Amino acid sequence: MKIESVTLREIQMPLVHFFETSFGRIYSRRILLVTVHCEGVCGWGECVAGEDPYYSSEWIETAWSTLKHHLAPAVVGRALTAAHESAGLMARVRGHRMAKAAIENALWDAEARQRQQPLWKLLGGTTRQIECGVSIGIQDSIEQLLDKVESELAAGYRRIKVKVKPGWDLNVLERIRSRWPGILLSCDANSAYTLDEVEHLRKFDRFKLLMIEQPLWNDDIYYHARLQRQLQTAICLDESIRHARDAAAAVETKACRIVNIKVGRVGGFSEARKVHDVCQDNNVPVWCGGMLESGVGRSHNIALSTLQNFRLPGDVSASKRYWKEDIIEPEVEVSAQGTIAVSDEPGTGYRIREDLIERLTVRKETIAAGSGK
Ligand code: OSB
Ligand code: MG
Repeated sequence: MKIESVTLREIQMPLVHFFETSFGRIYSRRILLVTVHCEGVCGWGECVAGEDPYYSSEWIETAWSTLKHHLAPAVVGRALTAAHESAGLMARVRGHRMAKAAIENALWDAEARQRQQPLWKLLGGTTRQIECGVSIGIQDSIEQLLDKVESELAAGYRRIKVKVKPGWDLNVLERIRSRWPGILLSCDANSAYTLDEVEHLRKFDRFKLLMIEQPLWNDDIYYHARLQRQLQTAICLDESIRHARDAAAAVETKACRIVNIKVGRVGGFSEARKVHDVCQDNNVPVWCGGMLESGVGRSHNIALSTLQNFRLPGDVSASKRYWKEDIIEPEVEVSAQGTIAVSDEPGTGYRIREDLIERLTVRKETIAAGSGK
């Protein structure tokens, strides 16, 4: 698989409903798509970096310039026998995992198309139906949130996760639990608390949550271990897990009992598989996180979720929860049982709507052999 060129493009897509976390609210997404051109086949990848460096230090502008000046030049002109080899070519660049993942995943996509194999099979997946949950952001009122929970449950979703922060936590969980005592419920703090709030966090135990995601600092493992010893509720780490070594450290120190895998956060499919394997070997269940992806990233999340140790419903949900019109065909649909059926078609099983992408594109740049740094 010779990589002839890499195309970067930014598309803009308004969200159907705003999304708010402990670090802020967004109404529209700026999405960086990467296309790799390899001798007649192309592969598509999505960079999940956000509009601002709030979830992680990466954001769309750092991703764009790192891809343009370093990562694309590191792979263009090279011939690979398998997509995972690209990780080694890009390893000289420190960090910038979301940018790296966009290229590596585009190459996996190309490899699957070239081999005429489903991407999920190439990744080593087994499951044919993946279980879906939803992540519901902070709303303007608790009533608005309860309405959302009600409609997502009616749609069949198997796990409800709500975003929490100081002032929007116990009151919210109390209202949800009193109305739906038996549902699988979890919460995600996106690092909104500190160790000064252990007593407050202990009050979450009464809601019998499946997990509390990333209560403390985004870069911490050690203090989560201290907190986990004081909670009954399982901690799930998201932001803190950058690679398999972090997962191993978190498991060894008992900083969490569940791990959220986001392929962008860990730098691509090959590292995501390693994180998966470390957790599996230690009997720690994982689930697939989401980053408000367009259909490209969403289809990759579906493929990843077919690996065996994805044992809990992920934040992988229907296209229509996010977009009026998604950039893939068919759109991602979720059954009334809260599952997505995994396609047997080669590649992701979803067709890229290039015409629509072209209309949504606000900038585009191609890095080809000899185009220089
Ligand atoms: O922490 O999981 C998170 C969205 C943006 C940044 C961080 C997170 C999220 C979500 C959304 O929870 C999940 C989804 O794609 O629906
Ligand atoms: Mg999270």
